[in-house]
Amino acid sequence: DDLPTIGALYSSGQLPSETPTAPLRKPSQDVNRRVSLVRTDITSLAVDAIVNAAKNSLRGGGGVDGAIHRAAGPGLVRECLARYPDGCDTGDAVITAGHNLPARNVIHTVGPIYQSQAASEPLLRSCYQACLRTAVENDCATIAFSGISTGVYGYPADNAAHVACSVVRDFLEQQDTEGKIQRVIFVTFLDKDVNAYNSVLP
Ligand code: AR6
Repeated sequence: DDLPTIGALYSSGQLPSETPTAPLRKPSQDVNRRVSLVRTDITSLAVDAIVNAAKNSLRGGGGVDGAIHRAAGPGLVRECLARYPDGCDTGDAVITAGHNLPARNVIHTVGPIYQSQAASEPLLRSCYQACLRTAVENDCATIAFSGISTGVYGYPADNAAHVACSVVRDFLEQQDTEGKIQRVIFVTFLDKDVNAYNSVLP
């Protein structure tokens, strides 16, 4: 009973700055109904767009990027190089077809390599925003996000889930006022990310 709360520890400066500062504001019922959490291989999803955690060159790589390129077939890297020869900046997003995937499109975004919350959070927020804007511009009503930067790029799972949920909530409430995005699916793979979303989403 004598233990201080997380909030008290944080405000007295005893927790590192990487700890999420405030609980998320509760989203509206309407937003809640449009958000799902699924633990699966993202390449199995038949949605309008899956989000790839890509690298700047868009040439494919390991992790989810490798899985998506393997499942999509060589047409995907060909389209990436033909349409986006300069690649994609960190924090930005580009769209291609899904090729052999069940998903109609792939939105490729490049997350930050985690350095600190102050340096990396604006870039991760920018990724989620750019993906959602790209989805709306391309009539993608259903979009599935992989955990951008939470693998080899080292973003702490709890903080990344917090950013993902807060940007999606703000976008659905404030920018997608016409309801063009009908469903956002957060796709998790490892236990640490399942746990992070389970603690942030409610
Ligand atoms: N389905 C869904 N999620 C997956 C899958 C999958 N098949 N495979 C991995 N994940 P990462 P990053 C999760 O490392 O941190 C690549 O080499 C994984 O558990 O793929 O943004 C690129 O080419 C983690 O939660 O991406 C870049 O060079 C999340 O996907 C670099 O890695 C992202 O992990 C990007 O690093």
